[in-house]
Amino acid sequence: VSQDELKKQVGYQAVDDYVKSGMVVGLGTGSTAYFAVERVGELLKSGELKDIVCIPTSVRTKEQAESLGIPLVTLDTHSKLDVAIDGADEVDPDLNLVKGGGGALLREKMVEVMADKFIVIVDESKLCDGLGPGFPVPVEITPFCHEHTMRQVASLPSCAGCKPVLRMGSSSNNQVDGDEIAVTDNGNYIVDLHFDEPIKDARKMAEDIKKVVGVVDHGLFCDMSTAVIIAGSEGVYKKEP
Ligand code: DER
Repeated sequence: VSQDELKKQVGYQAVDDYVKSGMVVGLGTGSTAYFAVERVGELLKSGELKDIVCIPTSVRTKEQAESLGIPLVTLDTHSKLDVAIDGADEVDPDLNLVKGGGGALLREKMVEVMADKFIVIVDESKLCDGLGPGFPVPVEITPFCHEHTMRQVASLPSCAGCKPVLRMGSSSNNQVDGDEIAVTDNGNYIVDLHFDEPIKDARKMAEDIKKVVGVVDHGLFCDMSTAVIIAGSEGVYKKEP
Protein backbone atom coordinates (compact mmCIF):
# COMPACT_ATOMS: atom_id res chain seq x y z
CA VAL A 1 0.00 0.00 0.00
CA SER A 2 1.45 3.39 -0.96
CA GLN A 3 2.10 6.04 1.68
CA ASP A 4 -0.49 8.26 -0.02
CA GLU A 5 -3.03 5.46 0.31
CA LEU A 6 -2.22 5.19 4.03
CA LYS A 7 -2.66 8.96 4.45
CA LYS A 8 -5.98 8.80 2.61
CA GLN A 9 -7.18 5.93 4.83
CA VAL A 10 -6.52 7.79 8.08
CA GLY A 11 -7.76 11.12 6.72
CA TYR A 12 -11.07 9.63 5.67
CA GLN A 13 -11.39 7.48 8.83
CA ALA A 14 -10.94 10.49 11.12
CA VAL A 15 -13.70 12.45 9.37
CA ASP A 16 -16.06 9.45 9.24
CA ASP A 17 -15.51 8.72 12.96
CA TYR A 18 -15.49 12.23 14.46
CA VAL A 19 -17.21 14.81 12.21
CA LYS A 20 -21.01 15.10 12.65
CA SER A 21 -23.55 17.50 11.12
CA GLY A 22 -23.77 20.84 12.88
CA MET A 23 -20.15 20.81 14.12
CA VAL A 24 -17.42 23.46 14.04
CA VAL A 25 -14.40 21.63 12.58
CA GLY A 26 -10.70 22.58 12.52
CA LEU A 27 -8.97 21.60 9.27
CA GLY A 28 -5.28 20.74 9.54
CA THR A 29 -2.40 21.38 7.15
CA GLY A 30 -0.15 18.98 5.27
CA SER A 31 -0.34 15.98 2.96
CA THR A 32 -2.31 13.81 5.41
CA ALA A 33 -4.75 16.51 6.54
CA TYR A 34 -5.30 17.14 2.83
CA PHE A 35 -7.33 13.91 2.67
CA ALA A 36 -9.42 14.80 5.72
CA VAL A 37 -10.33 18.11 4.03
CA GLU A 38 -11.13 16.22 0.83
CA ARG A 39 -13.45 13.86 2.76
CA VAL A 40 -15.30 16.76 4.46
CA GLY A 41 -15.92 18.29 1.03
CA GLU A 42 -17.15 14.96 -0.32
CA LEU A 43 -19.62 14.35 2.55
CA LEU A 44 -20.96 17.91 2.34
CA LYS A 45 -21.47 17.48 -1.40
CA SER A 46 -23.28 14.14 -0.95
CA GLY A 47 -25.48 15.62 1.79
CA GLU A 48 -24.25 13.08 4.39
CA LEU A 49 -22.83 16.05 6.34
CA LYS A 50 -24.89 19.21 6.84
CA ASP A 51 -24.58 22.56 8.63
CA ILE A 52 -20.91 22.41 9.47
CA VAL A 53 -18.46 25.29 9.43
CA CYS A 54 -14.71 24.79 9.26
CA ILE A 55 -11.65 26.73 10.43
CA PRO A 56 -8.55 26.28 8.23
CA THR A 57 -5.07 26.20 9.83
CA SER A 58 -3.20 27.70 6.87
CA VAL A 59 -3.71 29.70 3.70
CA ARG A 60 -3.22 26.58 1.60
CA THR A 61 -5.83 24.62 3.58
CA LYS A 62 -8.19 27.60 3.24
CA GLU A 63 -7.67 27.52 -0.51
CA GLN A 64 -8.26 23.76 -0.70
CA ALA A 65 -11.41 24.06 1.42
CA GLU A 66 -12.72 26.96 -0.71
CA SER A 67 -12.15 24.92 -3.85
CA LEU A 68 -14.35 22.18 -2.33
CA GLY A 69 -17.11 24.63 -1.33
CA ILE A 70 -16.58 24.02 2.40
CA PRO A 71 -18.15 26.82 4.50
CA LEU A 72 -15.33 28.60 6.38
CA VAL A 73 -15.22 30.74 9.53
CA THR A 74 -12.37 31.91 11.78
CA LEU A 75 -11.57 31.85 15.49
CA ASP A 76 -12.77 35.47 15.64
CA THR A 77 -16.37 34.30 15.33
CA HIS A 78 -15.91 30.71 16.62
CA SER A 79 -13.46 30.43 19.52
CA LYS A 80 -14.64 26.90 20.37
CA LEU A 81 -14.51 23.92 18.03
CA ASP A 82 -16.06 20.47 18.37
CA VAL A 83 -13.16 18.70 16.67
CA ALA A 84 -9.91 19.45 14.87
CA ILE A 85 -8.13 16.95 12.62
CA ASP A 86 -4.46 17.32 11.67
CA GLY A 87 -1.30 15.45 10.82
CA ALA A 88 1.98 15.35 12.73
CA ASP A 89 5.66 14.94 11.98
CA GLU A 90 6.37 12.75 15.01
CA VAL A 91 4.23 10.99 17.67
CA ASP A 92 5.82 9.68 20.90
CA PRO A 93 4.37 6.95 23.16
CA ASP A 94 2.55 9.60 25.28
CA LEU A 95 0.99 10.95 22.05
CA ASN A 96 2.98 14.18 22.35
CA LEU A 97 3.73 15.56 18.91
CA VAL A 98 6.22 17.42 16.83
CA LYS A 99 4.36 19.49 14.24
CA GLY A 100 5.29 22.33 11.93
CA GLY A 101 7.02 20.51 9.10
CA GLY A 102 4.67 22.39 6.82
CA GLY A 103 5.28 25.72 8.53
CA ALA A 104 1.70 26.05 9.81
CA LEU A 105 2.32 25.35 13.50
CA LEU A 106 1.05 28.68 14.91
CA ARG A 107 -2.38 28.65 13.30
CA GLU A 108 -2.61 24.88 13.88
CA LYS A 109 -1.90 25.26 17.59
CA MET A 110 -4.23 28.29 17.94
CA VAL A 111 -7.08 26.26 16.44
CA GLU A 112 -6.28 22.88 17.98
CA VAL A 113 -6.01 24.09 21.58
CA MET A 114 -9.60 25.34 21.25
CA ALA A 115 -11.06 22.04 19.98
CA ASP A 116 -12.97 19.73 22.32
CA LYS A 117 -11.33 16.85 20.44
CA PHE A 118 -8.00 16.97 18.60
CA ILE A 119 -7.62 13.97 16.31
CA VAL A 120 -4.15 13.30 14.93
CA ILE A 121 -3.78 11.38 11.68
CA VAL A 122 -0.51 9.74 10.72
CA ASP A 123 1.01 6.90 8.76
CA GLU A 124 3.10 4.69 11.03
CA SER A 125 6.39 6.20 9.84
CA LYS A 126 5.62 9.10 12.20
CA LEU A 127 5.67 6.97 15.39
CA CYS A 128 8.83 7.29 17.50
CA ASP A 129 10.13 6.28 20.94
CA GLY A 130 11.23 9.83 21.74
CA LEU A 131 10.72 13.20 20.03
CA GLY A 132 13.66 14.90 18.40
CA PRO A 133 16.04 12.80 16.33
CA GLY A 134 13.36 11.78 13.82
CA PHE A 135 12.24 15.32 13.03
CA PRO A 136 13.60 18.75 14.03
CA VAL A 137 11.44 20.87 16.33
CA PRO A 138 10.21 23.98 14.46
CA VAL A 139 10.13 27.29 16.36
CA GLU A 140 8.31 30.30 14.88
CA ILE A 141 10.16 33.54 15.66
CA THR A 142 9.76 37.20 14.75
CA PRO A 143 12.03 38.40 11.89
CA PHE A 144 13.34 41.27 14.05
CA CYS A 145 16.86 40.25 15.24
CA HIS A 146 16.14 36.63 14.39
CA GLU A 147 19.81 35.65 14.83
CA HIS A 148 19.54 36.88 18.42
CA THR A 149 16.38 34.90 19.11
CA MET A 150 17.88 31.79 17.47
CA ARG A 151 20.86 32.06 19.85
CA GLN A 152 18.62 32.55 22.89
CA VAL A 153 16.62 29.41 22.03
CA ALA A 154 19.66 27.29 21.17
CA SER A 155 21.36 28.19 24.45
CA LEU A 156 18.45 27.08 26.64
CA PRO A 157 19.62 24.32 29.02
CA SER A 158 16.64 22.19 28.00
CA CYS A 159 17.71 22.51 24.34
CA ALA A 160 21.31 21.50 25.07
CA GLY A 161 22.93 19.79 22.10
CA CYS A 162 20.44 21.12 19.56
CA LYS A 163 21.58 22.47 16.20
CA PRO A 164 19.42 25.44 15.12
CA VAL A 165 18.84 25.86 11.37
CA LEU A 166 16.96 28.84 9.95
CA ARG A 167 14.38 27.46 7.50
CA MET A 168 14.99 28.59 3.94
CA GLY A 169 12.46 28.44 1.14
CA SER A 170 10.62 30.36 -1.52
CA SER A 171 8.46 32.67 0.59
CA SER A 172 5.25 31.57 -1.17
CA ASN A 173 5.04 28.05 0.21
CA ASN A 174 7.75 27.52 2.84
CA GLN A 175 9.61 24.89 0.82
CA VAL A 176 12.85 24.00 2.58
CA ASP A 177 15.07 24.16 -0.52
CA GLY A 178 14.72 27.84 -1.40
CA ASP A 179 17.53 30.42 -1.29
CA GLU A 180 15.68 32.96 0.80
CA ILE A 181 14.41 32.80 4.36
CA ALA A 182 11.02 31.03 4.46
CA VAL A 183 8.19 33.25 5.74
CA THR A 184 5.11 31.78 7.45
CA ASP A 185 1.47 32.77 6.79
CA ASN A 186 1.92 35.12 9.74
CA GLY A 187 5.02 36.88 8.33
CA ASN A 188 7.43 35.16 10.74
CA TYR A 189 10.54 32.99 10.34
CA ILE A 190 11.04 29.37 11.45
CA VAL A 191 14.09 27.88 13.16
CA ASP A 192 14.32 24.09 13.06
CA LEU A 193 16.04 22.62 16.14
CA HIS A 194 17.89 19.42 15.21
CA PHE A 195 18.55 16.89 18.00
CA ASP A 196 20.80 13.80 17.93
CA GLU A 197 19.36 12.38 21.16
CA PRO A 198 15.69 11.92 22.12
CA ILE A 199 14.29 14.90 24.03
CA LYS A 200 14.16 13.92 27.71
CA ASP A 201 11.41 16.28 28.86
CA ALA A 202 9.36 17.66 25.96
CA ARG A 203 6.97 19.48 28.30
CA LYS A 204 9.84 21.36 30.01
CA MET A 205 11.43 22.21 26.65
CA ALA A 206 8.08 23.48 25.39
CA GLU A 207 7.72 25.78 28.40
CA ASP A 208 11.30 27.07 28.17
CA ILE A 209 11.16 27.81 24.42
CA LYS A 210 7.87 29.65 24.80
CA LYS A 211 9.40 31.98 27.43
CA VAL A 212 12.10 33.27 25.09
CA VAL A 213 11.06 36.82 24.05
CA GLY A 214 11.01 36.83 20.25
CA VAL A 215 9.59 33.32 20.03
CA VAL A 216 6.00 33.24 18.78
CA ASP A 217 5.39 29.51 19.33
CA HIS A 218 6.88 26.09 18.62
CA GLY A 219 6.02 22.69 17.17
CA LEU A 220 5.88 20.71 20.44
CA PHE A 221 2.19 19.85 20.90
CA CYS A 222 2.20 18.29 24.39
CA ASP A 223 -0.88 16.81 26.13
CA MET A 224 -3.16 17.94 23.31
CA SER A 225 -3.98 14.73 21.41
CA THR A 226 -7.40 13.21 22.05
CA ALA A 227 -6.63 10.25 19.79
CA VAL A 228 -4.11 9.31 17.13
CA ILE A 229 -5.34 7.31 14.14
CA ILE A 230 -2.51 5.39 12.54
CA ALA A 231 -2.40 3.67 9.15
CA GLY A 232 0.11 0.86 9.06
CA SER A 233 0.80 -2.04 6.77
CA GLU A 234 -1.54 -4.13 8.96
CA GLY A 235 -4.41 -1.64 8.62
CA VAL A 236 -5.76 1.36 10.53
CA TYR A 237 -5.69 1.47 14.33
CA LYS A 238 -6.22 4.08 17.05
CA LYS A 239 -4.19 5.07 20.13
CA GLU A 240 -5.56 7.19 22.99
CA PRO A 241 -3.64 8.77 25.88
O1 DER B 1 3.17 21.11 9.36
C1 DER B 1 2.40 20.42 10.02
O2 DER B 1 2.15 20.61 11.23
C2 DER B 1 1.82 19.20 9.37
O3 DER B 1 0.59 18.86 9.96
C3 DER B 1 2.80 18.06 9.57
O4 DER B 1 3.00 17.94 10.93
C4 DER B 1 2.34 16.76 8.97
O5 DER B 1 2.42 16.90 7.59
P1 DER B 1 2.28 15.62 6.64
O6 DER B 1 0.91 15.04 6.93
O7 DER B 1 2.39 16.22 5.26
O8 DER B 1 3.40 14.68 6.98
